[in-house]
Amino acid sequence: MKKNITLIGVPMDLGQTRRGVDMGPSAIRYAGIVERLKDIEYNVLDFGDIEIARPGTIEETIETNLKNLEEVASASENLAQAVSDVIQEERFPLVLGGDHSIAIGSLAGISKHYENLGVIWYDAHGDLNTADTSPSGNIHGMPLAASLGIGHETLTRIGGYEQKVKPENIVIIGARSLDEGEKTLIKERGIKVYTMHEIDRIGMTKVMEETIEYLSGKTDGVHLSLDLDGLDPQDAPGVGTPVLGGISYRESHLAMEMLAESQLITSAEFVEVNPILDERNKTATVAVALMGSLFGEKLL
Ligand code: 4U7
Ligand code: MN
Ligand code: MN
Ligand code: MN
Repeated sequence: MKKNITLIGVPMDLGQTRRGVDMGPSAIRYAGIVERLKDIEYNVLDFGDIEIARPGTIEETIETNLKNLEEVASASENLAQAVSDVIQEERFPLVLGGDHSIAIGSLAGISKHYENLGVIWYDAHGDLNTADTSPSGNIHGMPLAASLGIGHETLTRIGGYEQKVKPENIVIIGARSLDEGEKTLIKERGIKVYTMHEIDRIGMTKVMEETIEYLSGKTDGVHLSLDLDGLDPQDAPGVGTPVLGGISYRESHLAMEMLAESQLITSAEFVEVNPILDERNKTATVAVALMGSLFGEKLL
């Protein structure tokens, strides 16, 4: 993994309807991410935050059920540019959310630097909805579909090109709340998914060994998109869409440590931290601890 990291905050809350997730980047900084990475000998730069328009300030020209579509799209373009610049400078982009709609911009900025980008989607959800299948109209439930080139063209064309990731280069880990349209898409496109059932059954060690093996042969870079709701709500209570029965704190550390060892990860984002729903900044603290492990922090 590169020794130079650039943090990019994305105080986005327009991809869903619960307020507070826009404070995620501040909470993660407050929990000590910069110091933590400096302690393990990284050169860390903080880019600051991407500007997010207030809802309703961009004239809606498109008729759709997607909430805040123009504002989300505009922020995504800005984020894509910022992330791409960081990679151009040969630094590792570490994106701090914000709701998960920001992955549309991250992937748009990252993928143009790779022939065959892999994506690990660590999440309770599939985030594979489109305007047609979404039960909510919330764009944070759609970024993986949009990055496959599926869905509303305002979202699929961010960065000026369609497909950011191929279905066979995706691994979803921690899924336990998938909508019908998402299940269909997973089967049709052959997306690899480790639901909580597989994690319980074969254990996190095997899940990560298989994931690393699956992606290492065929990709030239791997983006980790970690939604804190992939973890159990007991360990990460500060999220907008918690789902019971998730991945534990210890299993998540193990996963991050194995990724560090594999040296597979070339960019990452930690999303959906909502300090208003949190208990004493616990979820941001968990996020920072997991980033420590991802970047090779050792216990001894
Ligand atoms: B997150 C949901 F219906 N699938 O589309 C939807 F259950 O980024 C939830 O993973 C999406 O937190 C959750 O609204 C998006 C719902
Ligand atoms: Mn989720
Ligand atoms: Mn998500
Ligand atoms: Mn969520």
